[in-house]
Amino acid sequence: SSEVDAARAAASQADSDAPTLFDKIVAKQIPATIIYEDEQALAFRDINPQAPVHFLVIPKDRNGLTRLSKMDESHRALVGHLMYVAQLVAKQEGLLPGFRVVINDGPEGCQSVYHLHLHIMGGRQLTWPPG
Ligand code: IU
Repeated sequence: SSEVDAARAAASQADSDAPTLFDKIVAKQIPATIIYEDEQALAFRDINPQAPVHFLVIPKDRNGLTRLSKMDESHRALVGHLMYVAQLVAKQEGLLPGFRVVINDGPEGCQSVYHLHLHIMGGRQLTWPPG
């Protein structure tokens, strides 16, 4: 189907250690609507929103985390912090009735940007399962 083709195209980039555009967002070299920032994390609105509220939470320093499955014990506090930021900003964005947190990992997970990121989506009734 065209939806499956689109998903494959989005995920066609192989896992890579090359820098991604998210480094340029962190460095403020390309524009993004940043809605939260601290020493370790950044949250900004997704340019292709899948819900009325859709933002990403990323570590400023990717720290080897091209994808979640690269995680080792040294990343536990950082990944925990990203989860903390996700719920903090979700509340800041008014998502009190609920929201969804998604991490796409690898080609079959439909990951397209190889800098770890949490998707937070809400502002409408979500359905399950995702595609
Ligand atoms: P994925 O989980 O790797 O498939 O998600 C990458 C997301 O990053 C996707 O939803 C894009 O719309 C989003 N994004 C963005 O918001 N700004 C950018 O400059 C780029 C991607 I590149």
